[in-house]
Amino acid sequence: MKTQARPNIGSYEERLKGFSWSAAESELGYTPGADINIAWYCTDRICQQGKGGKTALLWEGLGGVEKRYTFDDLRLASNTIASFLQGLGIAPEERVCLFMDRIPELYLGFLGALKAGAVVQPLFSAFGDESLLVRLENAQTKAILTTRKHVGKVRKIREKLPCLKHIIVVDDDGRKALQEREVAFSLARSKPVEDFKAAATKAESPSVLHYTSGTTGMPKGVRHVHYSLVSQYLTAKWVLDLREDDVYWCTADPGWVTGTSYGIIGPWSQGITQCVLDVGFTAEAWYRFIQKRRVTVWYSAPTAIRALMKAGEEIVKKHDLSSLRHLVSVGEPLNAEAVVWSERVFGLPFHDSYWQTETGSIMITNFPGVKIKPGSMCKPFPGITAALLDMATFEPFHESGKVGLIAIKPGWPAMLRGYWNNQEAFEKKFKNGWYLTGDRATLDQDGYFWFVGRDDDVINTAGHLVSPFEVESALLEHPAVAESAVVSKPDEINMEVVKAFVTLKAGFAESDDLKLEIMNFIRKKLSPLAMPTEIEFIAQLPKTRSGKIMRRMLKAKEWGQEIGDTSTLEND
Ligand code: 6R9
Repeated sequence: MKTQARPNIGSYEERLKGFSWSAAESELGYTPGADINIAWYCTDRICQQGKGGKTALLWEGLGGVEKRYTFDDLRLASNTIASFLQGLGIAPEERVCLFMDRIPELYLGFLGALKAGAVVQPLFSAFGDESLLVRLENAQTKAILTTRKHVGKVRKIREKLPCLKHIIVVDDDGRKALQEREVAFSLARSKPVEDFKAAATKAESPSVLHYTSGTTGMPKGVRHVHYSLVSQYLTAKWVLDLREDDVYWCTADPGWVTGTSYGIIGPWSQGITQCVLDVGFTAEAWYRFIQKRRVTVWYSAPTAIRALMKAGEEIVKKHDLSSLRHLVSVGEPLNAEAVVWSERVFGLPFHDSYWQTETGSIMITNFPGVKIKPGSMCKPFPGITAALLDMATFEPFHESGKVGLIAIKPGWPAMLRGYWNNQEAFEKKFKNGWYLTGDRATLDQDGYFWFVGRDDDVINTAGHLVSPFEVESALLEHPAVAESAVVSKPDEINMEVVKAFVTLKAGFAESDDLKLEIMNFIRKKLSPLAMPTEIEFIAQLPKTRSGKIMRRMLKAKEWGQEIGDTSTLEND
């Protein structure tokens, strides 16, 4: 075990006493009622503190290409992008989508769009045209920033999106002929805008719109506001324990909330140097990056940790990882084995952190300095009231060992303010004055939370939530598919993967080629993450008497569990 300096949080118990978010507001120099613009806080304010020359972003892409940006570079680039967007006529609160790999423009575009007062909608560049279409349509997105590599997918759907007025190609080198509604933008070739007044957004002005998958219906747009900064700033400071001389690495893509709350806002609002690696995962590449960049704080996910465990210890020994001082994980249950393993090989345990797109910031976590019970998520962040509710009455209880619904008392700064254009779904998230996370857990005698599972059928594959409904809907569009049921199945590395049971239309014969064709169909339409890793042809799907597909039965079989009550089964 490495010896650690006193953590930023100091004593957890002390922090709980008399906690108030207003202390964080004061640290940020924010007074209620004043303007608050996340991008201004991440750039101009840090420069005003005399840290303009400090490295903000160390970026590395394929082939070892490197780029380095100071906080002053971030300020200028975000000014330039904001002024470009305003020049196009983007009005406050209009949606601007980011659709590109993890290149610097993604991070700079995020800040630029917020500075212009727009609502920023980051989407994974791996998304296929169908995934892109439903999200742009739902948000009535006005502009999209993308690259030559991905513009093809936008071109495929733009006819269906009259709302999408500007397709901004940020790496246009003048060689690719632009098409309808497309406009080229290049930071390198733009005149830097020295003075730009960040949009005068207020605490409740919308800021970031992340899409998340539910069990039923299309993905929901989670609407956050600029005031979320207060939660993200303080959790980055106390949970990630970020300090002035840290080199911080968040491995998440900004298409996922972790990549914005803690891959942009949390660290930069504190003036912390962070690094980004835009190459695919291999243990070798990751360890080499930590060694080269002298990474000190590392925020990653269980899937990656399991993959590293699989790669073994020899490869760890070949690298100098002595710079690491604090490790944190998010996205899925962190197995006890992973905590014990990391303690053994890195001399540091991974600290778990539990939260959601909807919560905007970390809710329950193993704080630095607080005893870790491997396999447990530990305790709520100060200022967060978390409880378990009885599954039938929705009343809080304290018995240890009993499974309940994880619920949070509304009112923390980063809480979602709604689902985009879906008030009904938003209201369903609240019961008896509690926000319902949709997850289940138990509590132990020390008040530690232990994650049990989700309360719905959403599949968590490698930390990404996949809606069975969305995959089933896409499957139905394949000419051979009559009906389908999509469930999770266990997987060593990704925890869960997508499995589809498919019945075929008359005239189509079962074959391995057809399976492959269907898999590819989903990969292209939705994303590689939503692609079923297995397709099983089945003559008939199990259904209830009311005609509902009994996914639970199919899932139980995959997980080797008891099938449970089948009294409503139609064909028993
Ligand atoms: C940040 C993020 C949220 C869902 C959440 C839960 C699962 C996240 C977890 C965890 C066990 C953890 N989840 N962190 N499960 N332990 N530490 O992941 O947001 O993509 O919205 O997913 O992920 O099921 O409800 P999001």
